[in-house]
Amino acid sequence: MAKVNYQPLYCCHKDIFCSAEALLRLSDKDGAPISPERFIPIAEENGMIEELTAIVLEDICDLFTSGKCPTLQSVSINLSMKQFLNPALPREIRAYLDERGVSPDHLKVEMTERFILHDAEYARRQMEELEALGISVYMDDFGTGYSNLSNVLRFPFSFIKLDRSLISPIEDNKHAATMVGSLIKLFGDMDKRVVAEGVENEGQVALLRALGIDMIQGFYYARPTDKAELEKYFKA
Ligand code: G
Ligand code: MN
Repeated sequence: MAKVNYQPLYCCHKDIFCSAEALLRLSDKDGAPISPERFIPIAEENGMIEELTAIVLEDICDLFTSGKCPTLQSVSINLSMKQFLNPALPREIRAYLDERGVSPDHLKVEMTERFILHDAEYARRQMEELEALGISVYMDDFGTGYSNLSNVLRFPFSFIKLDRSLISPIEDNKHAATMVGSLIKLFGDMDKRVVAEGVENEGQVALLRALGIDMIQGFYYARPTDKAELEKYFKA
């Protein structure tokens, strides 16, 4: 069974929930969850990955056309490497949105730096095409693995998501707070918006707001929820 959950993102400047990340959840026939780390490689292998993208996109379009979440401005999706390697993907996504009458600025795509490492020029073309089609790109998990500042400089990201590993220590470690504050200022000066991921308590929220964060995602504000539950966050 495939199901799409959504985790709301809180906009600190407007003081409302304004977007959400779509998270695909799969369960086996007894209802036990199967982790994405397990099902994504299998789905890539047996050609089911396109079907999974279709499920996510359909669910998001239903969400926007239902009119049940009037203050929801956009939803972001995560792509697997294999999906990203399909050069027709940006056009296919846009064609589906057009078919459903959903504006492309309601959709964002999250990318990790793995995509850039694989083939930087190809990644740039894919990103530029998405942007040209009206679909903005988030850099996901900034601060982990190979993520580095030169990629922020060289690629057209509109949003940077600071990984939970950078956010978790900010209350106890002065240097961590300084680093996050500097990153928020730096990316803001580069006309990018900054999302803090994995925010779990009030102290972190207060600190991040004081540091000028744009958006907050994390269990403190909202856990991933199903569509019915989501309406509560995006009522007019
Ligand atoms: O890599 P990405 O940022 O897309 O990961 C999203 C995952 O992070 C989801 O599986 C979600 O359940 C999890 N997540 C979201 N908010 C929090 C949080 O506040 N704390 C922790 N530990 N995990 C979170
Ligand atoms: Mn993500």
